[in-house]
Amino acid sequence: MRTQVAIVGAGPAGLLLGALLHRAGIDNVVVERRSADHVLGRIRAGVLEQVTVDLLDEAGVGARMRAEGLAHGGFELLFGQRRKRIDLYKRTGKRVMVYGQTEVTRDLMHDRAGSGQPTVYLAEAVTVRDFDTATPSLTYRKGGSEHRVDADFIAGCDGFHGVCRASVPTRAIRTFEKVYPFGWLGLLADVPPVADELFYGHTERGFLLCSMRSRSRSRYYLQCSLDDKVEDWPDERFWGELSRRLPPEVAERLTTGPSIEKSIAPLRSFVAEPLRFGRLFLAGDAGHIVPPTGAKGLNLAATDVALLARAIAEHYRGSDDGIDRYSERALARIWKAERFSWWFTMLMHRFPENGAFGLRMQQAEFDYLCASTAAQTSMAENYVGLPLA
Ligand code: RFL
Ligand code: PHB
Repeated sequence: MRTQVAIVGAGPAGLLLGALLHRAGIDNVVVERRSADHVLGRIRAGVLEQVTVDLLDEAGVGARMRAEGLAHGGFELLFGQRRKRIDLYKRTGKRVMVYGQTEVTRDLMHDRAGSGQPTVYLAEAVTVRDFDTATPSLTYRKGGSEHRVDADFIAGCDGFHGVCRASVPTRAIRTFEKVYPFGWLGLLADVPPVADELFYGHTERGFLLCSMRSRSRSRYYLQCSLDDKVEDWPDERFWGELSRRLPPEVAERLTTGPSIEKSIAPLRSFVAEPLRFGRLFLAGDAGHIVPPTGAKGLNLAATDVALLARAIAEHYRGSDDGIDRYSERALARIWKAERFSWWFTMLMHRFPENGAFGLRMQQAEFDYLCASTAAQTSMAENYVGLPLA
């Protein structure tokens, strides 16, 4: 098979890139290792920045998000006994959209099925080849036979554990990493959310987050030990622990119910530099990871592929400037989101190993945030998303 852009991975990065390229008249093939149902079964992000909302509109897949998504003009912070609402709209004139990654992915898959652009699911042994030449290709195995896709470019949208970044010679790439000493235990349930807005808490028992997918579906997270297993957390234990971490006046409004999904995610900050290797580009989690506290991962994936789609379209119009500057432009935005996600993570979690001094620093940071409009504006500006370069 021959195409213009071969895309590895059918997560939000790969599918959105495919949609943006198709809209620009550029043919592409998506090759994914898992089944479509498996991809849709992963419960992940829930908060979209305005830039991401606009990109989904631009890709022609924004209608259901506009109808069903919940626009939020603020969120609440709890630190010990103190509560503070961050007014996103008042500080920035912008809101965020609460609409699940699963639904974004479903909308993109639906659009792609109607576009006629090929998608190969359950592709085994995907291998990217000759990306340092003008004739890159990828191969995969399916149904017992070997297949090959020749392309002008390869987009590595295959997530943190993908094959693309791993195929780059180690001398050509530099990586930066911080691993946090805890995880997030997430639970999804068809119960009404405990509050109208998101609620992030730092408590003596650890971090908590009350989020949602709709007015009748809630998503909750608890800081947990990296040694914990999902089996250690039957629903009753989860609800009991969440109630203990919430302030009593909020806990009394909590509706519990059977979980639909429960999972544990480790927290990591990671960046690879550069993001371009000849005709191979990395985008989304393939090139960087943020801890989920700042709700930035999916949004960064969307802005990476927006820059990449523009750069590739420019190439076919005769200029390689966008391609040459993709890595630098994307990384400038990525590092700022890394900083914000790290900062918010360090403020809101329990770090017993940082001792009493560490806790005092967190308390002072929270005090400052509560008292300073400038600090709230800075937080709000980062949370709603920095402009796409
Ligand atoms: P994905 O979604 O991991 O998709 C990569 C795809 O590539 C496939 N793949 C391969 N395909 C072919 N060959 C191979 N060798 C392959 N190896 C892998 C995989 O099967 C997969 O389908 O990466 P992508 O597209 O870059 O998207 C990134 C986002 O998924 C991620 O950043 C977000 O989910 C992060 N995130 C959040 N982001 C936000 O913007 N807002 C949030 O509120 C938010 N909350 C979260 C999150 C991530 C979480 N977890 C579980 C890490 C909450 C959590 C708990
Ligand atoms: C979610 O709803 O899954 C979610 C929301 C906000 C975050 C992280 C995850 O910061």
